[in-house]
Amino acid sequence: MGVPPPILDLARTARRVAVLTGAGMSAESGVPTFRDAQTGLWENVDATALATPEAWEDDPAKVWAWYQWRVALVRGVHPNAGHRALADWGHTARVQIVTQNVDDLHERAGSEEVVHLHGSLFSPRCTRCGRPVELPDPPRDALARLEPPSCPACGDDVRPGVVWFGEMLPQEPWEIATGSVRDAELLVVVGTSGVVYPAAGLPALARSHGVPVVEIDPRETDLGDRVDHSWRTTAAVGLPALVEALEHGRP
Ligand code: BV8
Repeated sequence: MGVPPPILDLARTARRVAVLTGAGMSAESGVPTFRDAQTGLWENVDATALATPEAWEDDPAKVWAWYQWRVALVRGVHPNAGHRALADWGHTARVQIVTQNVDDLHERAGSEEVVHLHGSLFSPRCTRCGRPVELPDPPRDALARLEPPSCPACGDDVRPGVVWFGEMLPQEPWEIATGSVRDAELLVVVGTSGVVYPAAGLPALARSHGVPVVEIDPRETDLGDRVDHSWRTTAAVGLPALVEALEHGRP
């Protein structure tokens, strides 16, 4: 798979790279993206409707069951060649990953600088007092409903440690993310439809600071003219080819 020369040239000279990843980054690991149909029990459920405080208020057992299904799913899959390529790239340049994803696949692939803009499946917390709570093992098979556990400290419901639509992003990851993008010599955007804000505003922030933006996505995205180069390939094909070319100087 030939790496487009303009993208390879930008990657070759960048000593500091910011990488914005979305659900497409984990697709080849077997994790459904937000806009692909989900599988099994949850195939007819609209993820963007469930990932909201309203859905939680309305039926916490249904939302908790969905998240525990996703915890079990992520535990059962592995980082793909794209995750591993980003970890490898981090050995020859400073690679700061800003992910919208709530899985832990970047960390499991060995990337050292990862910030989660939308939280993590693996950091449930008390709804009321905010304390982190040890995650009970998810049920082996998908359940339609599962009562959320109670906080050992205050007794209120434990909620998923993710950012729902309509919720503010955590301050520190957002500060780190904007700093990484501003100070980068290259922003690579992988596997995001560019629909969800404020994350989708990061490519424009990069360009306002003179940082070139490259997109890796097999399909057209909403980022359109906010990127300098689009490479219509997938995370697990394009990223290894790019890192291979960087390491061996081969286009
Ligand atoms: C906020 C965690 C301030 C949960 C997620 C009205 C009221 C309130 C807010 C809003 C409003 N209108 C707009 C907003 C802002 C809202 C928003 O942007 N809505 C969108 C839908 C318009 N944003 C928010 O609410 C954010 N907070 O703004 O706070 C505020 C507060 C109150 C009031 C106003 C403002 C919080 C957003 C965070 C939501 N939580 N996740 C969970 O995971 O359960 S977002 C969720 O969508 C995931 O994190 C996911 O990453 C993200 C975006 O989706 P993508 O990653 O882009 O995935 P998608 O499926 O869309 O696309 C996949 C892409 O991959 C595609 O391009 C595809 O082609 C590509 N692909 C497929 N296969 C591959 C591939 N690429 C590479 N390789 C492959 N193999």
